[in-house]
Amino acid sequence: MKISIRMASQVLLCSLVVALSACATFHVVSPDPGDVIAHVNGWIRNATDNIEITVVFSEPVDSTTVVAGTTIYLETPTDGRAGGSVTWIDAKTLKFTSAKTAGLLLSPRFTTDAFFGMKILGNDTGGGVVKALGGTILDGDADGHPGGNYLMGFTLIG
Ligand SMILES: [Ca+2]
Repeated sequence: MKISIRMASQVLLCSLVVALSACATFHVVSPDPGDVIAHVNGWIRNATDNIEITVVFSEPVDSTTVVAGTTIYLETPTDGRAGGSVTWIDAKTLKFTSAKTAGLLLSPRFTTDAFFGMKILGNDTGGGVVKALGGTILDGDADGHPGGNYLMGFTLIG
């Protein structure tokens, strides 16, 4: 009983602290994980029809842990683990560019709209996880604790 009360107060305390952002974890700031579905203009098709998504983290990232196709990738109707390339805009900001074109990744389309996701790993499935420069594991699911995958949905309005 004593233990469960202590655990409950710790959870409450942590929730309070997270709400105050006083001990915020290493997480994705944009696209905001709280949105679940990114804004319609949250990605672009570039001049060569590849998908580009800009991701901003809460603190400088250990870039060696960000591996396209392994710890960051797209889940699309035709490719469950679509890789590409990662370009660093600054220490907290990257641009992911898909290797395949949007046309390939999003077809055939069964409706005029198309949907795909971006995953950034905080849970290690053998290929590592994304970490901050200090070694903190990504709080991908933004629950205030390191670990958990970031999954953001994107929409192509047909
Ligand atoms: Ca987490």
